[in-house]
Amino acid sequence: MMKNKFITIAFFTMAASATAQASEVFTALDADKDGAISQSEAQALTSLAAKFKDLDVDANGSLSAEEFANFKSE
Ligand SMILES: [Ca+2]
Ligand SMILES: [Ca+2]
Repeated sequence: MMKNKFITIAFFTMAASATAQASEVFTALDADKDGAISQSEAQALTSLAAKFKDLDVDANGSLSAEEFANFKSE
């Protein structure tokens, strides 16, 4: 049981770290600071632009922080 608990804690630590990094990139890409990455803002990152339509789950033409998180976790 102790081992399982340790693994759970390690997992959350890693997840928190990845989220912090994704958040930094998201902020950097969000040039107009409206809280979403538009298709034109996504052009700054070639790999992101290529996956933009796949990541834009609700197809509203911009990536929310939640949608962008899927890109970083791949
Ligand atoms: Ca924006
Ligand atoms: Ca969207």
